[in-house]
Amino acid sequence: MAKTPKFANAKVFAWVDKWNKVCTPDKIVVVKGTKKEHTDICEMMVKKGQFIKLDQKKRPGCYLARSHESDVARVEGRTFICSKKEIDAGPTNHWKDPEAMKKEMLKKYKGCMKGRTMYVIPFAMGPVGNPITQYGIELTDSPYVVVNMDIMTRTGDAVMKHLGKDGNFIPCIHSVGAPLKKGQKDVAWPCAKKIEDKYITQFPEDGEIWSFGSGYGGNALLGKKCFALRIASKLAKEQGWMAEHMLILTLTSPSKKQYHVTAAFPSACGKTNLAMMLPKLKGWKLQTIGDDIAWLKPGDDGRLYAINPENGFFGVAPGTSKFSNPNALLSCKKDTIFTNVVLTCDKDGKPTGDIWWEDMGVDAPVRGIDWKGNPCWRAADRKDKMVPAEGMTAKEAKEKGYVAAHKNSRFTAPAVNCPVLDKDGFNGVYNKKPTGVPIDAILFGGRRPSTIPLVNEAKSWTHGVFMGSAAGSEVTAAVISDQIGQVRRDPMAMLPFFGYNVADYFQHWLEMERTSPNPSNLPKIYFVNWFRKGKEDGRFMWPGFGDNSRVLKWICDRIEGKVKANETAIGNLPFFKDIDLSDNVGEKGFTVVPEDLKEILTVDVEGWKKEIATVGQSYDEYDKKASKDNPAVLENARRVPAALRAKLAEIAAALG
Ligand code: OXD
Ligand code: MN
Repeated sequence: MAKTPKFANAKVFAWVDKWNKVCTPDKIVVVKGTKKEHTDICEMMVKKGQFIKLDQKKRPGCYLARSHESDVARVEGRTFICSKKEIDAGPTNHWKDPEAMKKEMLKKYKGCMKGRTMYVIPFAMGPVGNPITQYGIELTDSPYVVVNMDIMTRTGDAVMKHLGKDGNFIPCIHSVGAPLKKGQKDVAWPCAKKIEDKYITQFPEDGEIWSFGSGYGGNALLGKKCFALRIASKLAKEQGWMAEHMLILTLTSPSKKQYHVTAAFPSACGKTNLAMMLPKLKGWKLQTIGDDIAWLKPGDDGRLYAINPENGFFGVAPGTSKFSNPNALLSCKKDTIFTNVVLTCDKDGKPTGDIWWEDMGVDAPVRGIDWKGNPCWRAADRKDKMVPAEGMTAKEAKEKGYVAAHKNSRFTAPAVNCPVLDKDGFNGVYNKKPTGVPIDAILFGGRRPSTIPLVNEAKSWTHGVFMGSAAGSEVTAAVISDQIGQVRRDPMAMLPFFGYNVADYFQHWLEMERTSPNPSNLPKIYFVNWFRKGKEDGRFMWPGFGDNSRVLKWICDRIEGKVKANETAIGNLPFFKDIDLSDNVGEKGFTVVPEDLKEILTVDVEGWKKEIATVGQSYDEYDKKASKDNPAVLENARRVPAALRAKLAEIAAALG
């Protein structure tokens, strides 16, 4: 066992000392957060074969990691909310009794860091010192986690200093769950290989996070989903603010008026693309504040003020291209960690130190090494695909289900690299004060090939909450699941991230209006859908990407009261004439087709009747589970709020 270092903050000392005794690491290192320390850890990992250093001319400060095949995404089936009462975790979460869970996990943690170093990462979620910011201490035996946390959060001495002697923080413990025997050589990606040995556990009442067995993304970078969404959503409910799975952007109109917009879309549905979008409409400027998480606090004026608690982007690589998101590509030009993408090689198979992924918008290298570490070749018939055998065609590779970069491969890039970062907003500054930025509009959305219109404005806050509660999307590769492609309800895009009962969460959203000092200053709420497909040919009916600026402009026009809306049973839709179609140029499929636009601005009454019925079913499901799991507390079982049931009935009646 290592000696526990001294800490000025007694709670920090107690946390480190406790886990030192349980996990028995060989060494303890307190992370300072310097650039040199970051580089030293990356170089140490290169030496150990855990990182590949990329060509430092092409990609300065960049490294590539390949994970174990069992450890490629969040594991929702092994994610637990361990509140004292099951009803408090609610029907959408996996629950276990906290004491039983701690006992079970402590057995796993016993001696789990033997042969390894325990890193102590002090981190801030948000700019250090901002009133909305919260702090954490993550202990981990994964140097990969250290350098990723260093990009994704503000880490090190500044945070420790801010905590001082008695500053409060969320204590987090993480282990890859792979102790080393004396002299045993480490592997490239240590983790617990069996899914049932992985645990992503939140204890909302203790405000603690315990993670074991996985080294990947949200399972291991505990500031992100575990803290900034699950634990923070619980804190937010208690304290009257909101922790949401939302991007934040700043939009400036040609007349230089600024708007701040947040958007909640499920994982891998284009939050990063919208957050960094290049507007097609001339004269409009878009800047990024965050691409995944927003914390929103009501101000005295009733507006909601938001910060991005993160410090970097953990973006999905495949599909990120010069076309879809040039700013994301530029963000990972330097100081970026790539995970599970392709390493480029020359024609002899010698690595050339760059990276590639599917739909990157650039030719595939002639040869490469795929995410599993196997050789791959440019397809015989296409320049933009890679195949697992020389001479194979892209079609043959597709039939085998082959991809060279994993579908959930990622880049971890510092936010400061983003060419369109709104620096003030990102630093939590508005009008020179550290308040966060005031939000004008909240968007919900998802991948919905049918029924859901391009944009729909809520008629009231309650209607907006209803829209969020009814959100759904096709399941994507961001999670290990056998339901990829099917539509699942994902209320507020928070399904995997609620830190407590979903019904209470809906109620909390409703409370934000009831308790607001000025409800008329709350943001307007919209539901958007960039993913409608033609019934016959399956083509996308809306080009998306930069053309989404047309929708944002309509939203600004509504905020300003400049345009009327078509007041329908499901909400306020744009009149066709009010969607600005100037600058409608692009390649086929990437221009707006007026006929398609008309269709996606129309209420599909039959489709909506089905939609309303299935939303009702999802509510019933939540309520049923609440009572089934807890017959003893049936009376008190938290239910989907009556106001949302009433809204559902009202829309159903209006549809006829
Ligand atoms: C993410 C996710 O990584 O939502 O952001 O899965
Ligand atoms: Mn996310």
